[in-house]
Amino acid sequence: MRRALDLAAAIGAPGPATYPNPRVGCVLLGPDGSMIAEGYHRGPGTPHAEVDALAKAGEAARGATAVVTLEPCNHTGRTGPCSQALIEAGVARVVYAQSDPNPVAAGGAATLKQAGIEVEQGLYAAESRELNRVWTRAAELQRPYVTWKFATTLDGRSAAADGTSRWVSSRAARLDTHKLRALSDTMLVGTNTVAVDDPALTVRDLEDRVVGVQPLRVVMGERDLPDDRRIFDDQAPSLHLRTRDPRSALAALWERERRHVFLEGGPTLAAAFLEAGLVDEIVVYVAPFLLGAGRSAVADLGITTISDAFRPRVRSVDVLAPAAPGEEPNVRFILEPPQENQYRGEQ
Ligand code: AOF
Ligand code: ZN
Repeated sequence: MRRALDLAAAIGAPGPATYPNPRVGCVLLGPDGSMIAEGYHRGPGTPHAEVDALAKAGEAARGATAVVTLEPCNHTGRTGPCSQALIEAGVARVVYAQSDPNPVAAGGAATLKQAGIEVEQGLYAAESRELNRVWTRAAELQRPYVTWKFATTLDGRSAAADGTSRWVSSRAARLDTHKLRALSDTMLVGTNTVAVDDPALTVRDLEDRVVGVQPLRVVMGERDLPDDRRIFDDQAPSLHLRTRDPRSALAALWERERRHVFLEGGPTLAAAFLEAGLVDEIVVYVAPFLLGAGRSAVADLGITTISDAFRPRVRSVDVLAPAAPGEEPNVRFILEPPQENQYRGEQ
């Protein structure tokens, strides 16, 4: 199973190239425990890990044990059901780590048992879940997982009084943001951010070149926008969702098979998502300077007393050393809002 997990991770980090699918690995063992074949999933439309391994094994799969990181699927999606493929190949035993949280594909274990195959679940289940942490949570919630990212000064300002907001965070923090963007399949902002800040919302490298498979750039809101905004350029796909409601925006993105939204909107959009219980993770870059006035990082949340404060758990806190001369270190927090406040989609 350790080997199967490594195979699953061979595809690299999750991101727009792997979503909406999980990373899955499979090892086929002979009755004597010897290795017959290995396989892993390379992204939507390509063979699932089990089928990848079975194809390499051929007749040798008869009587074998299949060790898989995820419960074999039971549905015909972009490809056929792995439960059937394992049965037809004559596999004798299936050991899998994580149960499939995707209701569309689940049920493979039961089908295998009915066919007389010995089935075991649970080995390295936590590791498999962690490998597909965001994908798993999105499947459970039946909506895209939402990471809200913002940059702030020490006094909680994300823009100066005149509206200027470029370069609140350091170059190191901005580079870090690009790495995190590349892990999601969707960038999301509101019409106000597009109208005022005109962000490109692409994934770029050190030299500011656009790199890799790009996340879908989404702007939500009813207001019309000029065509010349950078979000509508040809560097990456984009979409204008004409709604102001976070729930309906996420439902529309789920329909389009989006799994991980990176929310980079302004204070109003952030507050709307927080109040709706639609933020699953918060990434904050804190820059060590003061403004004293200006736009706050998040709009009014209706909290008037300290005991009502919104208190996420700290998953990590790191110092980002300066990447350019003359800059100061920034601090990055990764925070998790309480899960009981997180809303499910309506599927
Ligand atoms: C994968 N790779 O190796 C396994 C998966 O519609 P499809 O054919 O792309 O199927 C996707 C679903 O199949 C996925 O959400 C998961 O529930 C299940 N298992 N998926 O992409 C694999 N074993
Ligand atoms: Zn499958």
